[in-house]
Amino acid sequence: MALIQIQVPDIGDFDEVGVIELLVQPGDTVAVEQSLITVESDKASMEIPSSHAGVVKALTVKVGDKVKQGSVIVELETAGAAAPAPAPAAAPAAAAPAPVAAPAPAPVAAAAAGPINVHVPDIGDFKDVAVIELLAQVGDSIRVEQSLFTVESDKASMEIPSPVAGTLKELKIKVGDKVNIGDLVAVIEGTAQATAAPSPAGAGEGRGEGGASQAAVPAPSPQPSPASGRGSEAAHNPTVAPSGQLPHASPSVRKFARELGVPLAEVKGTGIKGRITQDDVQSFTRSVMAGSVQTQAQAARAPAGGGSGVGLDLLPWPKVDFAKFGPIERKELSRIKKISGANLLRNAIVIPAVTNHDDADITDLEAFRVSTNKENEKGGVKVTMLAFLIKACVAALKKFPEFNSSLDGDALIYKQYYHIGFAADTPNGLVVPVIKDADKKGVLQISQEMGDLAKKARDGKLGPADMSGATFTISSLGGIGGRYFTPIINAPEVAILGVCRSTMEPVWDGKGFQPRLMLPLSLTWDHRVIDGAAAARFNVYLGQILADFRRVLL
Ligand code: CAO
Repeated sequence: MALIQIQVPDIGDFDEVGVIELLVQPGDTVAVEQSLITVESDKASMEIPSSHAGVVKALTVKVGDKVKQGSVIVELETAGAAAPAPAPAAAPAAAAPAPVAAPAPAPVAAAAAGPINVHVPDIGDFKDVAVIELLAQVGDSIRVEQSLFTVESDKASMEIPSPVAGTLKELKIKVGDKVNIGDLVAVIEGTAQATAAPSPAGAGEGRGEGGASQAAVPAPSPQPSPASGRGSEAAHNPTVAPSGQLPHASPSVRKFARELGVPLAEVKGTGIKGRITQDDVQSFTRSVMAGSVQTQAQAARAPAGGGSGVGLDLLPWPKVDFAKFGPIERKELSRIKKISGANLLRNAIVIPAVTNHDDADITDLEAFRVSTNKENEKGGVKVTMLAFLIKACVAALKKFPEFNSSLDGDALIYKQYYHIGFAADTPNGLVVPVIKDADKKGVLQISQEMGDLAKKARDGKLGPADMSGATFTISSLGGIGGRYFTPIINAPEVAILGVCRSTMEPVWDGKGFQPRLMLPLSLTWDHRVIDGAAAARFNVYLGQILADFRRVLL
């Protein structure tokens, strides 16, 4: 047994750093390289590992203390024979904290305009460090020393700043890449403004590529503390994540969060200066699992028409003993009802849906349909109003393409095909078969396919291919009755047309009332994608087509 003192090893240019976290306590058994404390300067956050294995006898520092190279932090009882405490410089390389060699930025010098290759500077003992965050994007205006990306080892994280000002032309790295000293990481089009002189290490010098000048990054700028004031610097460029707003956490906590998939930026830190601790990450995870907290990613997914949960804090479903009030019979929901119910619920809750009601004059169209069917009576296909509606909707979708789109995050996917779903009532529940490429088919063919699909639906024989790919849906209750209703959008579509039974109505033509066959239309649309005015125009246009079907040809 031997008692040894663990000291702060060479921590680069840092004179004094504050102890912000104790990672062990007396009595703990520690392994070689296990982190003992976390220290932080205004530029770095790093964990000091143990150079030996043993049992912690005493911690000789407390949170808030300042330490520097050589400061004793822990007294450790080791299994081996007594040995002099290792000098900090002699600490095994593997056990030394990543030497966050952050020399003061090199003096600023004038630079010529033109492409400048940016290489990873001397980052001390770091080898194969992972890029965990990109802090600038191609096209961004970059200031000297503005952080370009963050790298992280298991013991420290640091930002790699730009040695020059200019426009970021190329980023040669992506999150997850491993980088080493001298690696080409970015190309910046210099603005003939200021540039930091290349570091004496000369990382990457003489590696001319494409005529670009070379620049070694002045100094990696390890994970800043919020108190460092660097946040204001980044705030000049809103396209860059302000470094001062980066989550304030030790590398091990960052790693822990990353492994759990926890977005650190959303975790509230309860440590000193708002620092995020491992406990904070754990309790955030518990809250998300319990549904009391929603991550921004979940919230962002939900409006785009999906997401696993909406996080509504609803009253519990009423539990009523119905038998108390009269005889009852319990029947399980059909498989189709269970599946469609979950989808309908999500779509009804997530989509800000609005319904516009209108009427279309189908007097002439119905007369044409009836006469066509008469002609076809002997064995021909029966033409349905719904087939005309499908054709009319395709024309309207072509005129108003956003009705044929889908939301994908912050983008709209405009589909250049017209697959029209139609709701079909079956003994087992509602299904939505799809007429593919309705724009390329005539009304007769659509009627034929609809008949086949409706039969398949009633027989429970529709396959997934029959029901997928719709870009717009029509729900027709015309054969049944009713005036108007509010259909639910079939996500990820953005609109649905409900149709009810046409009735003969007196319509004023300016001189007198004329008997016209009026078809009630109910168009429900996703207000995130479509405006009320566009919806009204869609209905008006649809009405014009149905009133005079020759317009489909225009
Ligand atoms: N106005 C007046 N009559 C109409 C009409 C309308 N808008 N639409 C259809 N009709 C008539 C038809 O002409 C037909 O009459 P005839 O037998 O005299 O020719 C009769 O009503 C029956 O039509 P249908 O409903 O069988 O056929 P369709 O082509 O109109 O519809 C289908 C087919 C599969 C859509 C339909 O059978 C169906 O399932 N509809 C229900 C859809 C539904 O449930 N929607 C609600 C979804 S939200 O819960």
